[in-house]
Amino acid sequence: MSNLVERKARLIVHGETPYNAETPLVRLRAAYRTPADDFYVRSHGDLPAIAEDGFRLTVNSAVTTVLELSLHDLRSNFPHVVVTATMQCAGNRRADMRAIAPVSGDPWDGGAIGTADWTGVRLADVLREAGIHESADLHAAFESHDTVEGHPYGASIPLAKALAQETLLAFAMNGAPLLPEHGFPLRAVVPGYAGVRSPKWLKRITVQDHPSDNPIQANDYRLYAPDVTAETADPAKGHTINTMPLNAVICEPMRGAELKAGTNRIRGYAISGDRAVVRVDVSGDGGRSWAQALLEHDANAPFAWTFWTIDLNLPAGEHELAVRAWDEAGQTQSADPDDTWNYKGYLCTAWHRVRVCVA
Ligand SMILES: Nc1nc2c(c(=O)[nH]1)N[C@H]1C(S)=C(S)[C@@H](COP(=O)(O)O)O[C@H]1N2
Ligand SMILES: [Mo]
Repeated sequence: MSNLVERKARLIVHGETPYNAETPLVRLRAAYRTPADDFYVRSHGDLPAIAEDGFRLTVNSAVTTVLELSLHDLRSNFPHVVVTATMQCAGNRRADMRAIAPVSGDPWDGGAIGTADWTGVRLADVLREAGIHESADLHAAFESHDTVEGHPYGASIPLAKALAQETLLAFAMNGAPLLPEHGFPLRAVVPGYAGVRSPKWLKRITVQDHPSDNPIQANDYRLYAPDVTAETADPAKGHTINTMPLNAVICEPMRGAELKAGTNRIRGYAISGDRAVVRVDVSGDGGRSWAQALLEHDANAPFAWTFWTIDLNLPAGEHELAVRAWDEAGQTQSADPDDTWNYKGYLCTAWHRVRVCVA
C-alpha cells in the first residue's frame, strides 16, 4: 500500500495544512473509477488519525443518544451496499471563475472530482434502527473528528436525502478500506450533493428539526449573487449548495498542448447532480460550431459521471476547444464564467475552454 507522501506526489497540491490536492486531468480521465491513490483530497482542518478499535458512531435523536455503534456493529448488523458515485467539490473549476475577478479559496482546476465504488451501509437503515421520527422537515446533522477553526467539522442534509437509498455510511472505497485522508474509518457518501455534505471521519449523527448550526453548514458553501462581496455577504441570504449542477470538462488535451494537424482525440467528463447527461457537444472553434461526443456511462450508476470522447479534425493554427453538456431536462451550461461569477467561486459551470496550438 502507498503512503500519503507517495500519494501527494501523484496530485497537484494546493495546500499542505489543511491538505488540499486535485487529480491531474489526464490521469482523472484514465479510469472511470478513480483509484483511491489518485482521488482529490479536500480538507478544512487536520487529518485525524482514528483507530478502528475504539471507534464508535453515535446516533442521536434531538433529545437522546439512541445508538452507539462500533465498526463491527455497522458491518454485521446492516446489509452492505455498493454505490458507484461521483464526489465533487463545490469549488471544482474555481480557477476559471478567478480569471474573471478575484475569488476566495483554492484555485481548483477541473480535478476536484472523482468517482468510486463506495461500500457501506445505508444511512436509512441505521436511522431506522435508531427509531427516528420520519418527517419531511427534519435534517440529519453530521459531526466529525477533525477540527476546523476551533469547531468540529459538521454539516447536514435534509432527512429525505438521508433516507434515500443512494446515501451511505461508507467504510470502503473501490473495495479497500478508506484511506486516512478520505475519512477512515467511516464517512458519509451523499451522491449528487456537493462533497461538503459527505463528512469524513464521522463521529455523530443527530436527527433534528433544523440544519446543522456548524459554521461549515451555516456560513460556508453558500451561493451568492454576483454583486455580493466578502464584506456584504449575509449567509442567511446565500443559497445552501446541495445538489451539484450540470458541468463538463475537457481532460485531454491539456491547456496549451501542441498538437499535430489532422484528427485529434478530445476526451473528458460530464456530470449532473440529479439528472442524466444526455448529450455532450464539443467545439474546435471556441463555440461557433459543435459536434457530438460519444458518451460512456455506467447504466447502474445514476450518480456517476459520464465520460465522453470525440475525434476532431483540427487544421494548423491556434484553436480554442470548448465543451458543453446537456441534461435530460434540455438544460445546458452558460458560455462564460461571468454569467455565474460569485465571490466564493462556487459552481463554476461555464463552457470549459482549452486553447491548443496545432502545427
Ligand atoms: N470531516 C470532514 N469531512 C469532509 C471535509 C472535511 O474537511 N472534513 N471536506 C468536505 C469537502 S468540501 C469535500 S469536497 C469532500 C472531499 O472528499 P475527499 O477528500 O475524500 O475527496 O469531503 C467533505 N467531507
Ligand atoms: Mo468541497
